[in-house]
Amino acid sequence: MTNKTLLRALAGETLSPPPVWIMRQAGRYLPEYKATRAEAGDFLSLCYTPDLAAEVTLQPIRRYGFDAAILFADILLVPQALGADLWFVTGEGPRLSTITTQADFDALKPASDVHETLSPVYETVRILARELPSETTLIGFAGAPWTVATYMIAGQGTPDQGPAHALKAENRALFEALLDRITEATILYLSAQVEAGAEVVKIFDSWAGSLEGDDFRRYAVEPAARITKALKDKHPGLPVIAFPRGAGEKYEGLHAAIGADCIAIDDGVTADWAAKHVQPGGCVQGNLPNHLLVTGGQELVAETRKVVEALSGGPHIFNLGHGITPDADPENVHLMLNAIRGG
Ligand code: 1CP
Repeated sequence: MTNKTLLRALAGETLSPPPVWIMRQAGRYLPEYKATRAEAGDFLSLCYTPDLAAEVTLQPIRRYGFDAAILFADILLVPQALGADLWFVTGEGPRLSTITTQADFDALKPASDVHETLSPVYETVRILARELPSETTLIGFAGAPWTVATYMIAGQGTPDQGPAHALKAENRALFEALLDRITEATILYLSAQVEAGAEVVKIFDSWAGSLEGDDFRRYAVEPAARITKALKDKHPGLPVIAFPRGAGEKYEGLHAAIGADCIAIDDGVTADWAAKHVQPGGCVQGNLPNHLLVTGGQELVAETRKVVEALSGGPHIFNLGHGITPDADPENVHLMLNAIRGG
């Protein structure tokens, strides 16, 4: 049996305490992250310099002993590998060249070209596979096609994904061709991460919550199912975590619909609800509200215990409902870990 608790939970084991890691665990709330990022100069150089990307991936493992490390990269590297321009505006966020016409789409590269840009990421994975402690699981990841498309169409983050919904309404063929291109690229990208040493992959669909009715099935569930099947066909036994953020009641039945081993949930549903409606399908990851790592105190301890307790009857990976924020106090992560691990 493996000593990697995250892999055991993904295989369906109920563990007490549950394995734990947190989204954005390598990030700006950590002084050592800020120092390495300054050394890299800018965010994209950090992503594309394997030694430095591996270093920031390892920092939260050294500090906290999380049960999993997540490769340091970004979901927007795939658009860049497909030929989109990508840059980050300090204090604002990502900017990309937009895809709104057939001509914009025709100028993109074929999916098979993505390795040219993304090969430094595979080198980061190889370094991590060598350097991580033997009990720590290495998670690779990519954005889900819908979420990646929302950035490619709008050229930036948007509160309601308006431009992507508009393209879907106005030129569905073009919208679907873009989703297909991203899906093919994502399969190749994740498969290369697995070949380099990633033991699990996670698909981040951060904006799945704005897809309604049949759109949720067609543009969140189906692309994730296609990616999952292609990866499992090529890498039998590979565990997959799907994170359609904001799915609400649609989380029910998603293990089977996507074919994923684990469904990650945000804090828009309660852990009690997830125990009844999602955990019967398989492992659940989540879902402490991330603002509690800013505010801390007894509320953090009590809410952490509540999540652990609610999901203790089945396979569970403890995590947040969304990424830890730059204003979180690193000491609060210790408080949370003590509450989980019984300190
Ligand atoms: O200033 C900085 O240092 C950059 C902040 C930052 C970080 C730390 C960005 C820019 N990306 C990342 C790393 C990152 N992004 C990881 C690394 C692993 C880890 O979790 O520790 C991961 C998994 C992501 C995934 C990601 N990037 C998502 C999906 C998850 C989520 O948070 O919903 C999304 C939507 C992005 C886009 C992105 N990248 C960065 C920012 C600020 C954003 C959000 C843009 C927006 O819509 O406002």
